[in-house]
Amino acid sequence: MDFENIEVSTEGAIHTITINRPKQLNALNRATIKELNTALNAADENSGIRAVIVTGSGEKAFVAGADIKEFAEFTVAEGKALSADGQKLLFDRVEQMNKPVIAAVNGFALGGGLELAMSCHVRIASDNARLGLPEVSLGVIPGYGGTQRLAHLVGKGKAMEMITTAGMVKAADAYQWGLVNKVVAPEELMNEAKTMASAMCANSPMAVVGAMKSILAGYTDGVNGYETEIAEFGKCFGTDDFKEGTTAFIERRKADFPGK
Ligand code: DAK
Repeated sequence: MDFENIEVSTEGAIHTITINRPKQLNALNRATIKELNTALNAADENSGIRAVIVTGSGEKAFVAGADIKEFAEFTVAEGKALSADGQKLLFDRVEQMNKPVIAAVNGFALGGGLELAMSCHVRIASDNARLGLPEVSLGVIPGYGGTQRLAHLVGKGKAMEMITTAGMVKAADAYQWGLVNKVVAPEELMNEAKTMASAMCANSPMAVVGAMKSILAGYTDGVNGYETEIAEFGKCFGTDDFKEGTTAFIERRKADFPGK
């Protein structure tokens, strides 16, 4: 697949998507959002891929936000339409992937960039990363799910502070607040992300996705997380993964999950 704004690579069961506009600090324009949607769809359909890492190209930025130069001229109607489209094509798409997605946050994650990282299931940051939702400093509010996902991750009070001050937080604070799962040296970032991805890949893909759906259900309006958990738990008993997992345990060997 040929892309202009992103790069993709696969090592074993781990697929890496790199946003590749380093001169614009990997800012998300419409073309990049579309390419990311295409790459995510392809990764989801490929049963050989069991975990995805999303990162930014260069040493400075994961993603420094939506492309300000592109949205500067939008009208109210365009802004609303683009927010809805963007949420569907990228941010909700990432969250609803049928395999875990890790954000390897290698520098600035601002605005739409932090919203993208927060849509991923797990975040690992390099110690030089800076995270924030500076939208109100530009006269807009976070429009790609940021008001909701930030509050889910760090709580209402910290979300209110971060969004209304438009300030950036350091990786160490982001870790303390639960906004990122781990902080490592920049040169360790991709190794750490791949180590975590490998641990995920060793488990039953069917069980991993069922567990992720259940967790997310608890954060979705109108959906009962406990009921989702019961339904997903039940489904496990009809999978080949469950047969393999229990048989491997009894036979004292490592499970080799077929992923169905
Ligand atoms: N968009 C476009 N270009 C960007 C950019 C961005 N978000 N961020 C950086 N760049 C470009 C800079 O313009 C500069 O390009 P040249 O001028 O060299 O051509 C190049 O990247 C390097 O940036 P700097 O020279 O500024 O680098 P510094 O190290 O001095 O500063 C910085 C790094 C990250 C602190 C600074 O670049 C910065 O403040 N960037 C903007 C951060 C920001 O405010 N991001 C946007 C957040 S708001 C919407 C839905 C959602 C959103 C909007 C609309 N709709 C549905 C309509 C979301 C909005 C946001 O994400």
